[in-house]
Amino acid sequence: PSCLLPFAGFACLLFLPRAHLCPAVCSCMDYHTIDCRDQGLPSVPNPFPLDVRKLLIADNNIQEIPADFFIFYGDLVYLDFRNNSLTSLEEGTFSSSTKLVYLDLSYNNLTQLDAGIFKSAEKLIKLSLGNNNLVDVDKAAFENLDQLQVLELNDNNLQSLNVAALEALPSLRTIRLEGNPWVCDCDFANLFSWIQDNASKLQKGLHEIQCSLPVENRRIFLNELSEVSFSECKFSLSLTDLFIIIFSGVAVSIAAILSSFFLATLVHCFQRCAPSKDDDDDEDDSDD
Ligand SMILES: *[C@@H]1O[C@H](CO)[C@@H](O)[C@H](O)[C@H]1NC(C)=O
Ligand SMILES: *[C@@H]1O[C@H](CO)[C@@H](O)[C@H](O)[C@H]1NC(C)=O
Ligand SMILES: CC(=O)N[C@H]1CO[C@H](CO)[C@@H](O)[C@@H]1O
Repeated sequence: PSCLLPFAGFACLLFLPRAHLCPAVCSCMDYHTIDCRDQGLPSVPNPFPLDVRKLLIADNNIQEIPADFFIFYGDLVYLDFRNNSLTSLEEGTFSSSTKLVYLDLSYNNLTQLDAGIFKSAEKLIKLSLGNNNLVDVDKAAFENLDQLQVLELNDNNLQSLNVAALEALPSLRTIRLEGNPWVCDCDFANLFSWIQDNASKLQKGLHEIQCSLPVENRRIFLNELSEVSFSECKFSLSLTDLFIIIFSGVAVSIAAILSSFFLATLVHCFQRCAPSKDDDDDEDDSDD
Protein backbone atom coordinates (compact mmCIF):
# COMPACT_ATOMS: atom_id res chain seq x y z
CA PRO A 1 0.00 0.00 0.00
CA SER A 2 2.84 2.42 0.67
CA CYS A 3 3.75 2.10 -3.04
CA LEU A 4 0.67 4.12 -3.85
CA LEU A 5 2.22 7.07 -2.12
CA PRO A 6 4.40 8.84 -4.70
CA PHE A 7 7.09 9.87 -2.22
CA ALA A 8 7.58 6.23 -1.23
CA GLY A 9 8.09 5.08 -4.84
CA PHE A 10 11.86 5.13 -4.57
CA ALA A 11 11.75 2.99 -1.46
CA CYS A 12 9.54 0.51 -3.33
CA LEU A 13 12.05 0.28 -6.18
CA LEU A 14 14.68 -0.67 -3.66
CA PHE A 15 12.39 -3.12 -1.99
CA LEU A 16 10.79 -4.96 -4.92
CA PRO A 17 13.91 -6.34 -6.67
CA ARG A 18 14.57 -8.47 -3.64
CA ALA A 19 12.20 -11.08 -5.06
CA HIS A 20 14.57 -11.48 -7.99
CA LEU A 21 17.47 -12.22 -5.67
CA CYS A 22 16.12 -15.69 -5.03
CA PRO A 23 18.73 -18.06 -6.50
CA ALA A 24 17.31 -19.97 -9.46
CA VAL A 25 17.69 -23.43 -7.91
CA CYS A 26 16.09 -22.42 -4.63
CA SER A 27 12.53 -21.69 -3.69
CA CYS A 28 11.88 -18.59 -1.69
CA MET A 29 8.62 -19.00 0.13
CA ASP A 30 8.92 -15.49 1.43
CA TYR A 31 11.78 -13.03 1.86
CA HIS A 32 12.80 -14.74 5.04
CA THR A 33 12.74 -18.44 4.18
CA ILE A 34 14.83 -20.00 1.43
CA ASP A 35 14.90 -23.66 0.54
CA CYS A 36 17.81 -24.95 -1.57
CA ARG A 37 17.82 -28.57 -0.37
CA ASP A 38 19.00 -31.48 -2.50
CA GLN A 39 20.05 -29.55 -5.59
CA GLY A 40 23.57 -30.96 -5.99
CA LEU A 41 25.00 -27.50 -5.22
CA PRO A 42 28.85 -27.37 -5.03
CA SER A 43 28.85 -24.00 -3.22
CA VAL A 44 26.52 -21.61 -1.48
CA PRO A 45 24.46 -19.88 -4.18
CA ASN A 46 24.66 -16.12 -4.26
CA PRO A 47 23.02 -13.71 -3.78
CA PHE A 48 20.16 -14.26 -1.39
CA PRO A 49 17.67 -11.77 -0.09
CA LEU A 50 19.80 -10.08 2.56
CA ASP A 51 17.16 -10.42 5.23
CA VAL A 52 16.95 -14.22 5.01
CA ARG A 53 16.20 -15.70 8.40
CA LYS A 54 15.76 -19.37 7.65
CA LEU A 55 18.05 -21.07 5.16
CA LEU A 56 17.63 -24.74 4.29
CA ILE A 57 20.60 -25.89 2.27
CA ALA A 58 20.91 -29.52 3.38
CA ASP A 59 21.72 -32.48 1.08
CA ASN A 60 24.12 -30.67 -1.26
CA ASN A 61 27.88 -30.99 -1.84
CA ILE A 62 28.97 -27.66 -0.40
CA GLN A 63 32.58 -27.70 0.81
CA GLU A 64 32.73 -24.47 2.75
CA ILE A 65 30.73 -21.77 4.46
CA PRO A 66 32.19 -18.54 3.02
CA ALA A 67 34.06 -16.65 5.75
CA ASP A 68 31.94 -13.50 5.16
CA PHE A 69 28.63 -15.37 4.96
CA PHE A 70 27.21 -14.06 8.24
CA ILE A 71 28.45 -10.56 7.53
CA PHE A 72 25.88 -10.43 4.70
CA TYR A 73 23.26 -12.65 6.24
CA GLY A 74 23.44 -11.56 9.85
CA ASP A 75 19.67 -11.96 10.32
CA LEU A 76 19.90 -15.75 9.99
CA VAL A 77 18.15 -17.49 12.84
CA TYR A 78 17.96 -20.99 11.40
CA LEU A 79 20.65 -22.62 9.26
CA ASP A 80 20.29 -26.20 8.11
CA PHE A 81 23.63 -27.22 6.57
CA ARG A 82 23.14 -30.94 7.17
CA ASN A 83 24.60 -33.52 4.77
CA ASN A 84 27.10 -31.42 2.84
CA SER A 85 30.88 -31.76 2.39
CA LEU A 86 32.25 -29.30 4.93
CA THR A 87 35.72 -30.33 6.10
CA SER A 88 36.56 -27.29 8.21
CA LEU A 89 35.16 -24.06 9.60
CA GLU A 90 37.22 -20.94 9.01
CA GLU A 91 38.00 -18.88 12.06
CA GLY A 92 35.58 -15.95 12.17
CA THR A 93 32.91 -17.65 10.02
CA PHE A 94 30.36 -17.18 12.80
CA SER A 95 31.64 -13.81 14.01
CA SER A 96 28.46 -11.97 12.93
CA SER A 97 26.01 -14.76 13.64
CA THR A 98 24.53 -12.95 16.60
CA LYS A 99 20.91 -13.99 15.87
CA LEU A 100 21.52 -17.66 15.07
CA VAL A 101 19.41 -19.99 17.22
CA TYR A 102 19.50 -23.27 15.31
CA LEU A 103 22.59 -24.61 13.52
CA ASP A 104 22.70 -28.06 11.94
CA LEU A 105 26.13 -29.11 10.64
CA SER A 106 25.53 -32.84 11.01
CA TYR A 107 26.48 -35.33 8.25
CA ASN A 108 29.47 -33.29 7.09
CA ASN A 109 33.16 -34.08 7.24
CA LEU A 110 34.39 -31.75 9.98
CA THR A 111 37.49 -33.01 11.79
CA GLN A 112 38.09 -30.40 14.48
CA LEU A 113 36.50 -27.53 16.37
CA ASP A 114 38.82 -24.69 17.33
CA ALA A 115 38.65 -22.50 20.41
CA GLY A 116 35.88 -19.90 20.28
CA ILE A 117 34.66 -20.94 16.82
CA PHE A 118 31.00 -20.27 17.79
CA LYS A 119 31.66 -17.56 20.34
CA SER A 120 29.59 -14.83 18.62
CA ALA A 121 26.61 -17.15 18.16
CA GLU A 122 25.58 -16.47 21.71
CA LYS A 123 21.84 -17.02 21.05
CA LEU A 124 22.40 -20.56 19.82
CA ILE A 125 20.00 -23.07 21.41
CA LYS A 126 20.60 -26.16 19.30
CA LEU A 127 23.91 -27.18 17.73
CA SER A 128 24.09 -30.41 15.74
CA LEU A 129 27.53 -31.77 14.93
CA GLY A 130 26.63 -35.46 14.79
CA ASN A 131 27.90 -37.77 12.06
CA ASN A 132 31.03 -35.81 11.24
CA ASN A 133 34.63 -36.91 11.51
CA LEU A 134 35.52 -34.95 14.66
CA VAL A 135 38.76 -36.05 16.27
CA ASP A 136 39.58 -32.94 18.24
CA VAL A 137 37.25 -30.55 20.08
CA ASP A 138 39.06 -27.68 21.79
CA LYS A 139 38.24 -27.14 25.45
CA ALA A 140 37.06 -23.62 24.54
CA ALA A 141 35.12 -24.67 21.41
CA PHE A 142 31.74 -23.89 23.03
CA GLU A 143 32.87 -20.72 24.75
CA ASN A 144 30.11 -18.11 25.17
CA LEU A 145 27.23 -20.45 24.29
CA ASP A 146 25.31 -19.56 27.44
CA GLN A 147 21.90 -20.33 25.90
CA LEU A 148 22.82 -23.66 24.31
CA GLN A 149 20.38 -26.38 25.36
CA VAL A 150 21.04 -29.16 22.87
CA LEU A 151 24.47 -30.34 21.75
CA GLU A 152 24.94 -33.31 19.43
CA LEU A 153 28.43 -34.80 19.10
CA ASN A 154 27.28 -38.36 18.38
CA ASP A 155 28.81 -40.57 15.70
CA ASN A 156 32.14 -38.82 15.37
CA ASN A 157 35.69 -39.99 15.85
CA LEU A 158 36.28 -38.74 19.38
CA GLN A 159 38.49 -40.79 21.70
CA SER A 160 38.49 -38.16 24.42
CA LEU A 161 37.00 -34.76 25.19
CA ASN A 162 38.16 -32.14 27.66
CA VAL A 163 35.36 -31.84 30.19
CA ALA A 164 35.92 -28.06 30.35
CA ALA A 165 34.24 -27.85 26.93
CA LEU A 166 30.98 -29.14 28.47
CA GLU A 167 31.32 -27.32 31.77
CA ALA A 168 31.19 -24.07 29.76
CA LEU A 169 27.53 -24.74 28.88
CA PRO A 170 25.26 -23.57 31.73
CA SER A 171 21.93 -24.15 29.92
CA LEU A 172 22.67 -27.61 28.55
CA ARG A 173 19.70 -30.00 28.74
CA THR A 174 20.41 -32.65 26.15
CA ILE A 175 23.70 -34.00 24.91
CA ARG A 176 24.51 -36.82 22.52
CA LEU A 177 27.92 -38.48 22.83
CA GLU A 178 27.21 -42.02 21.60
CA GLY A 179 28.82 -43.55 18.53
CA ASN A 180 32.34 -42.34 19.27
CA PRO A 181 35.41 -44.54 19.80
CA TRP A 182 35.88 -43.33 23.39
CA VAL A 183 38.89 -44.77 25.19
CA CYS A 184 38.37 -45.39 28.91
CA ASP A 185 41.86 -44.46 30.05
CA CYS A 186 42.78 -42.00 32.78
CA ASP A 187 42.16 -39.04 30.43
CA PHE A 188 38.54 -40.18 30.30
CA ALA A 189 38.10 -40.18 34.10
CA ASN A 190 36.96 -36.53 34.32
CA LEU A 191 34.56 -36.89 31.43
CA PHE A 192 33.21 -40.07 33.00
CA SER A 193 32.36 -38.34 36.26
CA TRP A 194 30.75 -35.45 34.34
CA ILE A 195 28.65 -37.97 32.36
CA GLN A 196 27.66 -39.72 35.58
CA ASP A 197 26.62 -36.46 37.24
CA ASN A 198 24.72 -35.35 34.15
CA ALA A 199 23.34 -38.73 33.03
CA SER A 200 19.82 -37.28 32.92
CA LYS A 201 20.91 -35.21 29.92
CA LEU A 202 21.69 -38.30 27.85
CA GLN A 203 18.74 -39.60 25.87
CA LYS A 204 19.19 -43.21 26.95
CA GLY A 205 21.59 -42.77 29.83
CA LEU A 206 25.01 -44.33 30.38
CA HIS A 207 24.25 -47.55 28.54
CA GLU A 208 24.04 -45.80 25.18
CA ILE A 209 27.76 -44.92 25.31
CA GLN A 210 30.51 -47.45 24.72
CA CYS A 211 34.20 -47.10 25.33
CA SER A 212 37.19 -49.35 24.81
CA LEU A 213 39.38 -50.50 27.66
CA PRO A 214 42.99 -49.76 26.74
CA VAL A 215 44.49 -52.90 28.26
CA GLU A 216 41.82 -55.50 27.65
CA ASN A 217 41.13 -54.37 24.09
CA ARG A 218 37.35 -54.73 24.33
CA ARG A 219 34.44 -52.33 24.31
CA ILE A 220 32.05 -51.97 27.21
CA PHE A 221 29.06 -49.77 28.04
CA LEU A 222 29.61 -46.94 30.50
CA ASN A 223 27.00 -48.30 32.92
CA GLU A 224 29.37 -51.23 33.54
CA LEU A 225 31.95 -48.80 34.91
CA SER A 226 32.06 -46.85 38.17
CA GLU A 227 34.34 -44.27 39.78
CA VAL A 228 36.24 -47.23 41.23
CA SER A 229 37.23 -48.28 37.70
CA PHE A 230 39.29 -45.10 37.51
CA SER A 231 40.57 -45.15 41.08
CA GLU A 232 44.12 -46.06 40.16
CA CYS A 233 44.28 -42.98 37.90
CA LYS A 234 44.39 -40.73 40.97
CA PHE A 235 47.65 -42.28 42.09
CA SER A 236 49.39 -42.88 38.82
CA LEU A 237 52.22 -40.46 38.18
CA SER A 238 53.38 -39.33 34.81
CA LEU A 239 57.07 -39.04 33.94
CA THR A 240 56.85 -35.26 34.38
CA ASP A 241 55.33 -35.69 37.85
CA LEU A 242 58.16 -38.03 38.84
CA PHE A 243 60.73 -35.63 37.45
CA ILE A 244 59.19 -32.75 39.42
CA ILE A 245 59.17 -34.80 42.63
CA ILE A 246 62.80 -35.91 42.22
CA PHE A 247 63.91 -32.44 41.23
CA SER A 248 62.10 -30.76 44.13
CA GLY A 249 63.58 -33.38 46.51
CA VAL A 250 67.08 -32.48 45.37
CA ALA A 251 66.29 -28.76 45.49
CA VAL A 252 64.91 -29.04 49.02
CA SER A 253 68.03 -30.94 50.19
CA ILE A 254 70.35 -28.34 48.72
CA ALA A 255 68.29 -25.54 50.26
CA ALA A 256 68.40 -27.34 53.64
CA ILE A 257 72.17 -27.74 53.51
CA LEU A 258 72.68 -24.13 52.47
CA SER A 259 70.36 -22.76 55.15
CA SER A 260 71.93 -24.86 57.95
CA PHE A 261 75.31 -23.63 56.83
CA PHE A 262 74.04 -20.07 56.91
CA LEU A 263 72.43 -20.54 60.35
CA ALA A 264 75.55 -22.17 61.73
CA THR A 265 77.64 -19.25 60.48
CA LEU A 266 75.17 -16.81 62.00
CA VAL A 267 75.21 -18.53 65.40
CA HIS A 268 78.96 -18.75 65.29
CA CYS A 269 79.16 -15.05 64.45
CA PHE A 270 76.86 -14.09 67.35
CA GLN A 271 78.94 -16.15 69.75
CA ARG A 272 82.19 -14.57 68.64
CA CYS A 273 81.22 -11.01 67.73
CA ALA A 274 78.70 -10.16 70.48
CA PRO A 275 80.08 -11.52 73.74
CA SER A 276 80.57 -7.97 75.17
CA LYS A 277 76.98 -7.72 76.52
CA ASP A 278 77.37 -11.03 78.39
CA ASP A 279 80.75 -9.84 79.73
CA ASP A 280 79.13 -6.59 80.95
CA ASP A 281 76.36 -8.53 82.66
CA ASP A 282 78.92 -10.81 84.27
CA GLU A 283 80.85 -7.80 85.46
CA ASP A 284 77.64 -6.17 86.82
CA ASP A 285 76.79 -9.39 88.62
CA SER A 286 80.21 -9.64 90.18
CA ASP A 287 80.04 -5.98 91.28
CA ASP A 288 76.85 -6.73 93.23
C1 LIG B 1 22.57 -36.76 1.68
O1 LIG B 1 22.15 -36.14 0.48
C2 LIG B 1 22.08 -37.01 -0.64
C3 LIG B 1 21.68 -36.20 -1.83
O2 LIG B 1 22.59 -35.17 -2.04
C4 LIG B 1 21.08 -38.12 -0.36
O3 LIG B 1 21.07 -39.03 -1.44
C5 LIG B 1 21.47 -38.85 0.91
O4 LIG B 1 20.49 -39.81 1.22
C6 LIG B 1 21.59 -37.87 2.05
N1 LIG B 1 22.09 -38.55 3.22
C7 LIG B 1 21.61 -38.34 4.47
C8 LIG B 1 22.25 -39.09 5.54
O5 LIG B 1 20.66 -37.60 4.69
C1 LIG C 1 35.32 -37.27 4.30
O1 LIG C 1 36.73 -37.29 4.28
C2 LIG C 1 37.26 -38.58 4.06
C3 LIG C 1 38.77 -38.46 4.13
O2 LIG C 1 39.19 -37.36 4.86
C4 LIG C 1 36.80 -39.08 2.70
O3 LIG C 1 37.29 -40.39 2.51
C5 LIG C 1 35.29 -39.10 2.66
O4 LIG C 1 34.85 -39.48 1.36
C6 LIG C 1 34.74 -37.74 2.97
N1 LIG C 1 33.30 -37.82 3.03
C7 LIG C 1 32.51 -36.90 2.53
C8 LIG C 1 31.06 -37.12 2.72
O5 LIG C 1 32.93 -35.92 1.92
C1 LIG D 1 22.81 -29.60 35.75
C2 LIG D 1 23.84 -30.54 36.27
O1 LIG D 1 23.54 -31.49 36.95
N1 LIG D 1 25.06 -30.27 35.89
C3 LIG D 1 26.21 -30.93 36.49
C4 LIG D 1 27.02 -31.70 35.49
O2 LIG D 1 28.22 -32.15 36.10
C5 LIG D 1 29.03 -31.13 36.64
C6 LIG D 1 30.34 -31.67 37.20
O3 LIG D 1 30.52 -32.99 37.11
C7 LIG D 1 28.31 -30.41 37.72
O4 LIG D 1 29.11 -29.36 38.23
C8 LIG D 1 27.04 -29.85 37.14
O5 LIG D 1 26.30 -29.25 38.17
